[in-house]
Amino acid sequence: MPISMIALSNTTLNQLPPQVLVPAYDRSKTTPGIAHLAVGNFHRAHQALYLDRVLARPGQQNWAIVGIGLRDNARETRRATIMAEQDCLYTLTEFAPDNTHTTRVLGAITDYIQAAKDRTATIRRLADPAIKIVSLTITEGGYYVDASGKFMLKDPAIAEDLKRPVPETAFGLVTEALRLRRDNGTGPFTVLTCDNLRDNGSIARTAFCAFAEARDPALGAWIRKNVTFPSTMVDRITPSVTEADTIRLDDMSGIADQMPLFAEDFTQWVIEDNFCAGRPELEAVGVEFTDDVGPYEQVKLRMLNASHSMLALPGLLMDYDTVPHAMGDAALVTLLEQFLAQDAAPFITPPQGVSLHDYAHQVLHRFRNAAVGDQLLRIASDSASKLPVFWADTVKGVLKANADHRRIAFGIACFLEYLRGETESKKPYTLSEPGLPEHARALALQDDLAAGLTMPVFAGWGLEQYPAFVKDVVTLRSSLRTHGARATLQQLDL
Ligand code: CS2
Repeated sequence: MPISMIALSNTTLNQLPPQVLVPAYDRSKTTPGIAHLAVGNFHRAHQALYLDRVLARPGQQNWAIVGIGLRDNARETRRATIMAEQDCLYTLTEFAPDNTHTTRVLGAITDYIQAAKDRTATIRRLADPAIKIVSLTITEGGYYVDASGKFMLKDPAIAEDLKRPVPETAFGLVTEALRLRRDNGTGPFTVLTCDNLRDNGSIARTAFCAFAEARDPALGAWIRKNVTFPSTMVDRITPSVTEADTIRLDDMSGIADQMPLFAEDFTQWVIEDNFCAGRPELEAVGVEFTDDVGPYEQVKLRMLNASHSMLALPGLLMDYDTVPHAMGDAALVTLLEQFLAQDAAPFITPPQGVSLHDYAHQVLHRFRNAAVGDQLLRIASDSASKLPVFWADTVKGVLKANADHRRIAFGIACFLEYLRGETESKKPYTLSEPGLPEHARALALQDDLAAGLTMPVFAGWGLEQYPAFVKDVVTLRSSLRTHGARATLQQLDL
């Protein structure tokens, strides 16, 4: 660490460079009212930022966050170690598209537990009457709800956990904590999902209630009756942080943060106001409350996330590495502009007052933010879980309306070719598809180029009813292999 850099901890908070904003409240006077499961970059840059603002408000000091790491691996252990060394403090640098930035130290997470180290203690912590909300970012694929809306009780990860006396999944930990709370008369907490899913509150309800009912029907019934699962729409582009990013961010801030974060300057959080055990004054710090999150979710998932994937999959094949690099390619920008305006928007009913035209414009503006430099590989990762959420409704809409299907056929063809793990110049990359079992991925590698469309990713999309579409996907795949993504996109002549 260069001598001029200051380590981050409670004791150094008042010695930090003056341009860095610090918590505007006394952390020692706060207590956790929220437990967050799976503390990734997105949680630290989004929900924890809003709670940092809440904690600075009068009478809101009981809404700090206890972070709970679920994984049992070296990365998680490192995170827990750093959290302890830094008193759970970290820097977040927000970049505007004009490259101006603000760095702040966030203090809302005041405690951090690695569940794998002591699961019984974790369950007891969740059962603490002070905890009123258990929030989660366990990823799109992390809910084990299949295309027909059923919780996958037979999946080995779930089946095993149902049998463990002290469970280890998010579902198991929450179920057992709620058992203690019921038995102690503490009452329920709200389960607040912050993952990008359609109707994410209902999906969370399906998953948690089904798990609990399978483990103990009476407890399951109590949870179904007493726990609330508000839907949310969360939005903030938060790239992965490489070692080079860490050095750059720390150089900029003058702070030796071992786990700094960066994000775009845009942030949005819309929540259904349905909290069974109270909630912080989030409406005072920029959160929108509504009775129906659905329209917000639709717009965000089917426009922002969907076009992220529509950019990342061909972009990767074309050897681009980041979003702004790919956005420098005129053909990809045309693809996105047309996808947003002609494929996605016509089948979306936006919330009142939201213009889809303006939203599309804003999405592209956000993607051009060069300082954010989001990695295409991060966005492409777990596409098997994301595409059913981000693309399926658009694809169904376009096909049913018998509209121009070139862009979605190209997108799907790129997804299937991306599963081969190399760019058009034959550069390999590491696939991260936790939701795609090897036997399903094998379908995308067969000589029969239509076989990939039978993988579970596409269950319920109804593609088999559109043979002309299937034929076009096959033709595009073969063109991607022979001519590459760049030439194939040119030939689409959009
Ligand atoms: C991205 C999201 O990974 C992805 O698929 O589209 O992480 C996106 O950056 C966030 O949802 C933005 O809110």
